[in-house]
Amino acid sequence: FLRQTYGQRIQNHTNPAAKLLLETMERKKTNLAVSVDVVKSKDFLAIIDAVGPFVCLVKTHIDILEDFDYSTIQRLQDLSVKHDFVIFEDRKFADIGNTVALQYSSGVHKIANWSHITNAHPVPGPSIISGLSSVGLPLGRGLLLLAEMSTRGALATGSYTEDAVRMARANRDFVIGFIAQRTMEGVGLQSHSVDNDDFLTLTPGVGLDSKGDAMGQQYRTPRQVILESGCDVIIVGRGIYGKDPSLVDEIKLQAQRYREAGWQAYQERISAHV
Ligand code: UP6
Repeated sequence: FLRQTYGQRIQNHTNPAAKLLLETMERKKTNLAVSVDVVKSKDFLAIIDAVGPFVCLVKTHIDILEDFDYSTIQRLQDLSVKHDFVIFEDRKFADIGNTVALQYSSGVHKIANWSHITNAHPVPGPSIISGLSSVGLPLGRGLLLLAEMSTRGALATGSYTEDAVRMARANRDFVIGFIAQRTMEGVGLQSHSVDNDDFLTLTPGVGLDSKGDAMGQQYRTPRQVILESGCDVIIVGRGIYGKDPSLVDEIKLQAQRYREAGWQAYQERISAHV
């Protein structure tokens, strides 16, 4: 599927959130997702309004907003309509099915009500998918499994990663792809025994100016991620909003820069000779 366009790949998917993401990428010609990890709702919404035109998806950590109230969600949804982007709450669920179903549907954040896509660690086994799916599938939501992580020393490698991919293949209606550092196509398969192994790969740990941070984060370039590793979406946080979330013009410039780098790498990938 690495040579297919995002538009061509829509037909490989049945989940509405997967289709919406691919349609948005094709329509807006962008594989950039921005991760908006700031603690004030005002900054959160201002950054999203600034990067909106350049992104296919906005990734949130809604639980870090210190002045959260549910009206922020309404504003986020309005921006998602205004700028035509998909919403991904990076909740990284990791508990038993019953608990994650409650965390997903309830609490103050009610993630399933507004987030097209969320994600989960496969560590509890397939029951985490059934728990989340009982809430999200009827709403047309999609799930990503964390098959790998960007951090130094991450434990999600080898057979853990392979088992995550097997869990995804067994739940294609709800699991639309992975958080990973490379495409999972064919991972853990002896031969080409699966007809449709087209999952979406969303990849954090992307930066053009830095190799990492002081807390174990590791960055690779859009080119390494999209062209060399076969991922589909670059997720960029601090590389775009930097240290000062109030510099809106600079944020727009950086978003344009990452968008171009990501799209260029994708165009090289789909036109590459086999
Ligand atoms: N994230 C990673 N690595 C992973 C999974 N998720 O960095 O393996 C998330 C972080 C953060 C974002 O929770 O929200 O992606 C990366 O932000 P940054 O670009 O500012 O480092």
